[in-house]
Amino acid sequence: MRVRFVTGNQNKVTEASDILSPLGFVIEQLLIGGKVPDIIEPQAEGIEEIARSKLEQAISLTTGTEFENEVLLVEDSGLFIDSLSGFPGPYSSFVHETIGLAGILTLMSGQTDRDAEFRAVSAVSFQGNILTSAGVCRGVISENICGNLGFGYDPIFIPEGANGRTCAQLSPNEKSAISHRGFALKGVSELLNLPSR
Ligand code: ITT
Repeated sequence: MRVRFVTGNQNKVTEASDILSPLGFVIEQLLIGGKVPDIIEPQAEGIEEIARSKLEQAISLTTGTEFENEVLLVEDSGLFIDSLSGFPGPYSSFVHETIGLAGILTLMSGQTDRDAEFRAVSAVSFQGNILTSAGVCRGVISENICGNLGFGYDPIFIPEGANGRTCAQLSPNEKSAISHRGFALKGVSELLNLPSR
C-alpha cells in the first residue's frame, strides 16, 4: 500500500520508510506541484489534536488533486520533560529552532530529575476515515550533546534500554525498534491491516 507522508521533515520520511517498508508499505513524501504543502501547526495543547488538524488540512489541500483518494499520513511529535511540566511538548519545533539543544541543557542544569519522553501521534486518512495511533519512548535528558545520527533532540535524549547512549548514537534500526515513531507507526499499520478494511 502506498502512503503519502505530509511533512516538511525529510528525516521523518526516512524513519517512517525504514519502519513501514518491511511491513509492506511504500512511503513517499507528499509534494503538490513539487512543493511540500503549507500546513499550519495550531498552537494546541495536545499533539493528537495537532495531528488531526494537520491531517484535516492535508485532506482539504489534496481534494480535487491526483492525491485525493490516496492514503495520507501526518505525524505530530515532541519532547516532554517531566521536571519542566512537559515543556517543550507541543512547542518542540519552535523551541528547537530558537533556544536549541544547548538552551534545553541550560534549563536542565543542576536538575537531578532528568526523566523525559518523546511522544508521537500518527494520523492517517483511509477511505474517508481518520485513524490515529500514539507512541511513547521514555528516557532521560543527557548532561551533554552526544552523537551525530538522527535529528532534532536525538543528541540530548537517552532512551531506556540503550545502555546510556543517546538516540543520536543509535543505528536507525536500533532507534526505530524503541522510538515513539516506531510504536505509533506500527499501530497505524495494524489499523490499516485490519480485515474489515
Ligand atoms: P512536520 O510537522 O512537517 O511533520 P516537524 O519537524 O515540524 O515536521 P514536529 O512538529 O512533529 O515535526 O516535531 C516537533 C519537534 O520534535 C521537532 O523539532 C523535531 O525535530 C523534534 N522531534 C520529533 N521527533 C523526533 C525524534 O525522533 N528525534 C528527535 N527529535 C524529534
